[in-house]
Amino acid sequence: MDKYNPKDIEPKWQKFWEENLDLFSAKDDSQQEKAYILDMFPYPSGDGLHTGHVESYTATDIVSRYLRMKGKNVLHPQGFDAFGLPAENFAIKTKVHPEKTTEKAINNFTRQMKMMGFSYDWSRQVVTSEPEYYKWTQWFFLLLYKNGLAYKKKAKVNWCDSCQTVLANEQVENGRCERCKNLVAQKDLEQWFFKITEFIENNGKTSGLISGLEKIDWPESTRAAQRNWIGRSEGALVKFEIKNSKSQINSKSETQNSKQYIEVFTTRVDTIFGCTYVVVAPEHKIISNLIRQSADQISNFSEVEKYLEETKKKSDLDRMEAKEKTGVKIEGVTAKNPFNGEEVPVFVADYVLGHYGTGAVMAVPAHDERDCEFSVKYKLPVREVISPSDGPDVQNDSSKLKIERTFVDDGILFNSGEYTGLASEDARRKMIAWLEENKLGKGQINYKLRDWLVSRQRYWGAPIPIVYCDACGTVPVPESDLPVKLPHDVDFLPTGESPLQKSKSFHNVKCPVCGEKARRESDTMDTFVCSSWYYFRYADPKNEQKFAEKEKIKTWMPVDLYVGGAEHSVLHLLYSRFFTKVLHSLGHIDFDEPFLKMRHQGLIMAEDGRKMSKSLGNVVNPDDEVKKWGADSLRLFEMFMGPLEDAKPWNTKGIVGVYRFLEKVWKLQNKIPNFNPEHSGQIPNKSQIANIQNSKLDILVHKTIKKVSEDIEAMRFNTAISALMILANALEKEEKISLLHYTCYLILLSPFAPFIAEELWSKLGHTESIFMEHWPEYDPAKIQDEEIELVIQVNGRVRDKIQVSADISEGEAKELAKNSEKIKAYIDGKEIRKIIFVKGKLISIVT
Ligand code: ANZ
Ligand code: ZN
Repeated sequence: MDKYNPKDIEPKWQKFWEENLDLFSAKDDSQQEKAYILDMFPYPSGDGLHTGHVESYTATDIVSRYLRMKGKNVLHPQGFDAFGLPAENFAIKTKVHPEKTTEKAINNFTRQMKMMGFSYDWSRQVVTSEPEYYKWTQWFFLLLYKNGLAYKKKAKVNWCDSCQTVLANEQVENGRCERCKNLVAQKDLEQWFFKITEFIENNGKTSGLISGLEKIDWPESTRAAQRNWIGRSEGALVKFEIKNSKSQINSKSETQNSKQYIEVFTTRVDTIFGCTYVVVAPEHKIISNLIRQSADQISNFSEVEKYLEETKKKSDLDRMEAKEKTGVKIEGVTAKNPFNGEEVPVFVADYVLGHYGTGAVMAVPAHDERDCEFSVKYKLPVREVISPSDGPDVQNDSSKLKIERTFVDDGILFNSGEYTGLASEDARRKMIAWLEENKLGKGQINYKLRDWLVSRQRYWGAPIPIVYCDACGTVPVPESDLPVKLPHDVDFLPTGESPLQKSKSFHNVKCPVCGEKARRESDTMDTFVCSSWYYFRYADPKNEQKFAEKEKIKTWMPVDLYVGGAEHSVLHLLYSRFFTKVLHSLGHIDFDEPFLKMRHQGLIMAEDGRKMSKSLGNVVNPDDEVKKWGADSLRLFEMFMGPLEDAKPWNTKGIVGVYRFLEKVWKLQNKIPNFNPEHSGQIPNKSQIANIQNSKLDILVHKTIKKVSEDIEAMRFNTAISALMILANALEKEEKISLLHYTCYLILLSPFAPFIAEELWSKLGHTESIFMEHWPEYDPAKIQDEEIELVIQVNGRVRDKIQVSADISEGEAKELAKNSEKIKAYIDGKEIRKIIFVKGKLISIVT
């Protein structure tokens, strides 16, 4: 009897699948129901595929193979997010052109993905750095430009001096460049922006970036991260009149007759009677205004100026996270609280950011942590005006109130004039109405999300299709002239200017309107632009007339399942949603969310429990593992390690374990009696599979079909694999096993371990791929009495009932209970204190 030897088997089937492309190709015109299963396409780095790629790509591969066998028309494509800094940085170091590096890396990735047996429709591959692709990236830029959604403005940008480039806020981590970890500085530059803020709220018939989150099946943590990033806050603008001791004397002052105001943004106007000072950001124009009118309005002018100079060196993040708040009082100026007429001092302090809200805040140290810290340091008065609603009755005697910490929640107002006694929310409504009536302010919604800065002063990206002409101004490149090709002969050594400026052939151009000498825009686009629309291109990858044909988009989009790293929770996913919303609002497509369902794979840690990293020398390389154990074992092991979304450590024993399991499966072929591969009559057909005899083993086979199918659909691959292991053990104990059972087993195993499944299948005499088979159906009658109704209680009340198998384990029951949609509504955000499991009956959750 031959031994299980993946080294012999795997290359053979890899070749077979490559030669039989049709097995995994997506059919544009098919009557079958479609399923679009998408991976986040990789950046082709020189390091090749890592274990995290293998994890998520195996997961989607299992789903894709399963769905095809269930009769779905599956689109499962792959491509490369090929523009970007690493290739350019590598080029700077080694003088190897990024195109070369990228091509080499793509070849290596492709080899590895084929080695892993991922069933992609390779005929649809897209590479974002190819002109055939970035032509359409440029087309999208023009689409946005022509619809007023791309504009240029001078802006303070994050500047990395070491990479010599602008960074998006998202690429700055703790004040440092995400790539090179250098400290990030601020710099003023003319930049292109996309108006993503237009789509925060619903835009005509297009759902907004906030409300759209409600209708998609995404992890709650990811939706929360997006909401957070967008940072919607409802509040009020309040005008504090500026009082200045000198302004009355200065007869030339512009402000003699008109009042000057500092406008603050607050989410807590209900606390305004507790405002004891006002703070403006260093960038606030009020300071330069006061100076312009007459410098001596600020009596400690030089101290203020010195402070302004100091803050210029700090990034927003430094400012927000500074351990100690700093600031300077603007002497000679006060601000008048419109509600009680009180004049309070004005400070300039960098914990207030220039570009959020109005760049000015009313400080309420009694009810805001940041203001509290600042007031302690500068010995400013603290005045409490909100009490917890269930606290002591402080309305008559506020001295009784002893708050240990700053009380930041909503409550009941006191010391607040006519608003005393109102609840916070009610007070806010009434106060805003009063402000609006008296023209001293209004209700206001603010967002943290800024427009998307897309200009990069880099070489290895898609050129921005714009020409500047002295006579005609900013001129979009005509669509017929696309793509604007990236010139090849460019010196990409960074100088702070765009490398493309140095290519005369690129930079100097004729104006498309008047034909006179003009200049090309020499910035390239943020690579996130390239990856914001690639999933459309897979629907119609070769189209030369359009980014994708309407009909083809209709056939395939939206994406049914998207799997990738949680590190993309904000950027890539938000930008992709934005692009989809733009297309929807302009009538190009009829859906406004690109990814209906999304899941993230968890981080695979090193065996030592630390993060895998080159510097720690603990990185597991898929190539090595495949050499040792074969791709099937690597696939199975990564799926068996634990729930897909969990972080989990590598475990060498574990991969040996799954290898032994496959050896066991390999030997099962000896237990089929009198099997003659020549005799095709012995190969069971589908109806026979559903009709195996009614033994104990038979029941287990049916249960396993049910379990594996449901687990794949719910993406619980680890429990599906353990069900396959249980069945293998049972089969191993039999002296003989029926061909029907065996056949069924191979099909169930095939999405997980496709190489061995094909091999054993062909050993049965089949000449066609196992992936041409139909997925087996279980017979509900056979496992009926095996099911019970599990009651789920939350805090003693019945909230859901679910059908589960009678012998469900405690762990599984708890997981199911926690994941029930109905139950989630009751436990969301709460800490679960206890879960009680009563076998065969009940789960009781206590929060
Ligand atoms: C007074 C107040 C009292 C506030 C109170 C909070 C609690 P979000 O939710 O993030 O929008 N703020 C406004 N503009 C700011 C800026 N440019 N830089 C730093 N902080 C700023 O927060 C809004 C709150 O953050 C505002 O409400 C303001 O402080 C502060 F008991 O006003 B609040
Ligand atoms: Zn012109």
